[in-house]
Amino acid sequence: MKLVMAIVSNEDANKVIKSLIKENFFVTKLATTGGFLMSGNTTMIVGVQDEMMDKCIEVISETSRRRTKLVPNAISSEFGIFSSTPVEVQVGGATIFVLDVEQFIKS
Ligand code: 2BA
Repeated sequence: MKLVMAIVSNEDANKVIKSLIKENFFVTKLATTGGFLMSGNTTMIVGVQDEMMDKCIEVISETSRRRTKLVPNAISSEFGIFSSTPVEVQVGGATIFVLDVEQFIKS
C-alpha cells in the first residue's frame, strides 16, 4: 500500500477530490500553506493499493494540470489607477509525494 500526498492549488482542489471520489479513492483534505508564497493551498492524502497508484496519480495530474491564465494588471499613473493589458500567469499543477505504508489499520 502507498500513501499519496498531493499539494494542489485551492482553485483545483474540489475538482481533484470529486474526480478521486468518482474513481472510488478515499481522500482526506488538509488546508495547508505554501512556505514560499505563504498563501493557502490544499494537500490531499490518499491511501491506495499498489496496483491503483498509477490511476491515482493520473487523476490528480489530469485535474490539476498546469496552465496559463490572464489576470488584470492594474497600473497607476499620475492620473490615477487604471487597468492595462492583462498579464499571463501560471496556475495549477500538483506536487506529489508517494510514501510506502508500513501498516494500515482501521479499527
Ligand atoms: P511549486 O513548486 O509548484 O510548489 C507549490 C506548492 O507545493 C508549494 O507552495 C509548497 O506548498 C508545495 N511544495 C512544493 N515542493 C515541495 C517540497 N519539496 N516539499 C514540501 N512542499 C513542497 P509554495 O512554497 O508557496 O511555493 C509556490 C511556488 O513558488 C512553487 O511552486 C515554486 O514555483 C516557487 N518556489 C517555492 N520555493 C521556492 C524557492 N525556494 N526558490 C524559488 N522558487 C520557489
